[in-house]
Amino acid sequence: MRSRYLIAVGGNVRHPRYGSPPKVLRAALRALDGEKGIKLKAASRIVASAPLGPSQRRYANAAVIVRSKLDPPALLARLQAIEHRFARRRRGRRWGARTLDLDIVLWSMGAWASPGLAIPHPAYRTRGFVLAPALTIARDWRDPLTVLTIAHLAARLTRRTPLPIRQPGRALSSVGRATDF
Ligand code: PH2
Ligand code: MG
Ligand code: MG
Repeated sequence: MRSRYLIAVGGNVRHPRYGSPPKVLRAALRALDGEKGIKLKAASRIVASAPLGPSQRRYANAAVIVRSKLDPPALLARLQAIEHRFARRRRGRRWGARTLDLDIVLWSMGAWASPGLAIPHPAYRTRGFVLAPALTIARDWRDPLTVLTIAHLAARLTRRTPLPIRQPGRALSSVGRATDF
């Protein structure tokens, strides 16, 4: 049966042929679409994001929706084959710099867990570099475990201070003009 997957795409190392990380991502999206049995249905813009973790270099990030009959382990194997074609070198360090990273975030059939693969992606809910691009192509897609949409998750992440109503004792004027909310 055909299903849809939301995939997070990232990279922060130049590729000798494709060039800068945004160009690597563009080439990766083309490669993904060219795979037999995988159809690219939507792609976000490619954005720059500050690195989370030990790497110093800025990342390029994007999100895509693909349609496929492949089950999650089969899709993961294809994604890893693409990563290798883009000369991703695992340098031994978790979260080290990488040319291309393709992570399955959500699956239209629900949750999945097997050794080495968990869907939803266990950490995406707090990652702006996943949620911001995903928001532009999958805002109403519901996380099967939290039952929150991508739009909900993104709003939770970007909300600044608690709403004034939860701060008894503070004058309205000290938290902003009434037209702010
Ligand atoms: N991926 C990581 C670790 N840190 N930071 C940003 N900004 N973007 C990523 O894609 C990213 C990261 C592990 O895969
Ligand atoms: Mg990753
Ligand atoms: Mg990965």
